[in-house]
Amino acid sequence: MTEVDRIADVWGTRTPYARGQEWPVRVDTHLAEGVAPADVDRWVQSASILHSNGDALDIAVRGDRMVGVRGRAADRVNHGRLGPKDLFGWQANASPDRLTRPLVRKRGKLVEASWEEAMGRVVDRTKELLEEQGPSALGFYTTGQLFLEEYYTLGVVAHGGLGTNHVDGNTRLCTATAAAALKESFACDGQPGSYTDVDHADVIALFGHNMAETQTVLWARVLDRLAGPNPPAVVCVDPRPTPVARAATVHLAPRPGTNVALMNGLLHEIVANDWVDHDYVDAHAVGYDELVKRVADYPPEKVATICDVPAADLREAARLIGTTERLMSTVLQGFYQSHQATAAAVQVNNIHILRGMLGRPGCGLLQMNGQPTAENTREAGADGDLPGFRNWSNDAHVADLARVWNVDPMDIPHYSPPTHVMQMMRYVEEGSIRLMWVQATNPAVSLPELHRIRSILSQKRLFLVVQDIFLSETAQLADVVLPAATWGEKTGTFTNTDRTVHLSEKAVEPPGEARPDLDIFLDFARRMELTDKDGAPLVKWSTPEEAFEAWKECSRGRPCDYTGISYGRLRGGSGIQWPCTDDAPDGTERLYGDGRFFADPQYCESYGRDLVTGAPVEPTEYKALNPEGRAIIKAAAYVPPHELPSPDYPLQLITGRTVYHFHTRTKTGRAPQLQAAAPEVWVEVSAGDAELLGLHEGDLTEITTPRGSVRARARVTGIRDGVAFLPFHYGYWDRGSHEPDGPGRAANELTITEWDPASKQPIFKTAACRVSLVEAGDGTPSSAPTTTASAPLADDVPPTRGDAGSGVEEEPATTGGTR
Ligand SMILES: Nc1nc2c(c(=O)[nH]1)N[C@H]1C(S)=C(S)[C@@H](COP(=O)(O)OP(=O)(O)OC[C@H]3O[C@@H](n4cnc5c(=O)[nH]c(N)nc54)[C@H](O)[C@@H]3O)O[C@H]1N2
Ligand SMILES: Nc1nc2c(c(=O)[nH]1)N[C@H]1C(S)=C(S)[C@@H](COP(=O)(O)OP(=O)(O)OC[C@H]3O[C@@H](n4cnc5c(=O)[nH]c(N)nc54)[C@H](O)[C@@H]3O)O[C@H]1N2
Ligand SMILES: [Mo]
Repeated sequence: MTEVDRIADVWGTRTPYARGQEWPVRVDTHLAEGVAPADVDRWVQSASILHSNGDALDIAVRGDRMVGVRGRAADRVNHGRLGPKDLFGWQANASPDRLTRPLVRKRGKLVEASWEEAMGRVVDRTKELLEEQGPSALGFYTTGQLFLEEYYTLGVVAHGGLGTNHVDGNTRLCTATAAAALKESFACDGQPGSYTDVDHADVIALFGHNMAETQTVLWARVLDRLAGPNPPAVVCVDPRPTPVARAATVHLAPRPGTNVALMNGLLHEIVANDWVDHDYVDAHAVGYDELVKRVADYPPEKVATICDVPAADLREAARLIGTTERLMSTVLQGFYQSHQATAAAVQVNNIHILRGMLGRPGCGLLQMNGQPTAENTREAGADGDLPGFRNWSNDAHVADLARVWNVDPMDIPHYSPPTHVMQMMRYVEEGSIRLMWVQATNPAVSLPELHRIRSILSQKRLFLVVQDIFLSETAQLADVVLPAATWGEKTGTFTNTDRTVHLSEKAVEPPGEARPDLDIFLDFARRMELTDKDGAPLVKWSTPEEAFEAWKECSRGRPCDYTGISYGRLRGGSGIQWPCTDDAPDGTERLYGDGRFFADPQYCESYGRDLVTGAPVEPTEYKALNPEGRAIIKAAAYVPPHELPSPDYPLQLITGRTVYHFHTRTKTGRAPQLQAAAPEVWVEVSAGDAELLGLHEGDLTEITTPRGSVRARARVTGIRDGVAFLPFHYGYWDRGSHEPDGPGRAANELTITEWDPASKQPIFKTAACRVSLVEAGDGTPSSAPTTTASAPLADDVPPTRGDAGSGVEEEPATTGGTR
């Protein structure tokens, strides 16, 4: 057993392994200072809620308090390992400023109220609006951080009970493009790959994905392969020198917003060198000829100019990807939050289709998720889609869902695509949505162009309900605030990126009168007297396990079939991958191994969209294109980002994450080790740009776009020239209120109100900006972490380290294990 400072050493100690071997176990444990393992009364099974990796862990409980966490050795996902947020983030649960009572706005101020009064207000306003205007007055904006049981209940209430089409999740900002890209290529959501593909791959390609900081345990698995015999080659596509880029065999650092050109360049080489599995393509795909024509326009020299990457590097990346027998690819926000998001992500699918690399060990394709439970938002229909990946434009699917819910098919809105959140904001702005119920998301920090969002959410005619665990920036604008119980205080399941379902059990009581989100939805359904078509209560369950059983029936026969999973089966051992049925009782490691897709016209979730306009493809068109349900190769031409650098705004602005914080920091900002590691916003600029602008490490700068400005201290890094990076974690809850006229520090003061036409995912990763000096520093470096993509070029910046409270026990292999 060794103790490691896991703030300084993010990924922990290496446990090297060779291709085809089992990834060794290493159990990571962190207990609060002064607590010894013998002091722990019980260990309660759960999984991480601070990213999509699904790291299984046990929560240590002493008395009625959480006192630590320990990785679960038996779990297929993490083999005992935990990341920094997993290890330290749980402390936020016990923050003294948790919401403990409902709040209602009286004479302009939020004051404490009873549940009776708060829910009474929500229900009264809902009924009034239904009467006056009908269900289109109601909007629900949910999250990727609740549990499956909660989303399913919300979907039943909103779609089946109230009949509104205005239901979306913050998954729209997150992995709407993952879903969209899978729907375009395979006509259905669902990740084909498995994390075990890391154990077999010879080339691992990461497209716009800083896995090292955002799925640290999966990256530790890659690092362990890299440290072992016959390591894989790594290809990284990212404008920043992320830890992934530093470990890469080939690092392509394109200009932001040129992903489609770059992908077309790679595909050009694959076609030109005939690295295509023609037998596979002929048997299992449609659309090949169209792609060949399209990518002919993207020879490496031309792409090199568009993307500003060396043509030789592009050729080398293409050779690695084009000649390997086992290619694993992951895609995330560098692609998804860009203007041609779906078009770019689909080209990664195309590589796997062309090379016949789907459903075999080492050939994983992961259109990554971001949030811990985003998969469930999507599959349970809380992002506006229909539950169970049913197709809203297939009447038979709507009828089938109506059968499951015992409602009339006409009561389930399906006359048009579901309303995406940016459109919902527009409806609120115009006054047609009058009640907005926000759960577990903080749009006043996370949506683009914040001055606009603040003004929309503060409108008098809007009745804003916010269900949160803290008085977030968004909650501060609400008419009613509902205090929720969270992870560790309630029971439910959630599903990670590679379809692994985990159970998370209640470990401790929630603070004060806070209630599980599920109970809040159930209470609302009861007070609204929502009924099915026979007059019985619409929502027929009252516990998480009953909700799970109801969901299983809804998922029966669909791609995400949960019928073989139960709470009992999830207890004790490893999580289980869906589909899990009588035929596949242990779950399904990879999809599409037999070359058959969910794309059959009668079965598929979606007929797809036009990648340029976003218009849904008509059912007849789809059937003509793809009568046998093959994989669909969709080509796309590159178009430049809409906002390009100009003399006034000469740099490109990108935004994103650091390893130590989660989103708007409502949890990680309250975990001392994590907050200390990245206490303040910073801006990353290249050495070349710093010189041009007369900036030095630690100088106070102002970053300005046509939408606003932000102040941040400069960190001079190896980021490509012409690009500035801001982390988006820093709102203002921990510094009093926002100063309306002064410069803020939230990256989204600067971002643009635009989205990808197909997935409707907002563009957080391309805008034009200017960075100017406000005040020269005194030589003190910026507080950006040194262990990450923000590593300084200067060698005299003190390294990021933890303190006495950052020690983590690492117990390798054999003697470890949770059960
Ligand atoms: N530590 C931490 N981990 C997290 C989260 C967190 O907040 N903190 N959040 C979770 C969630 S919800 C999500 S969605 C994921 C996100 O995980 P990631 O997608 O890995 O994170 P980001 O930092 O948003 O963006 C990834 C990279 O995209 C690059 N990029 C920017 N523009 C472009 C471009 O035009 N082209 C290319 N190729 N790359 C570009 C950026 O330089 C950045 O390194 O992380 C999850 N895990
Ligand atoms: N500029 C820029 N903007 C971005 C991004 C970017 O890369 N750049 N990334 C986007 C992405 S990928 C994402 S996922 C979003 C994330 O953006 P948000 O979803 O707004 O971020 P969070 O801070 O996770 O907000 C979650 C809220 O839910 C509360 N909460 C936590 N647990 C519970 C619970 O169990 N119940 C309830 N009721 N509440 C709970 C938290 O206190 C917090 O207020 O941001 C997006 N915005
Ligand atoms: Mo996300």
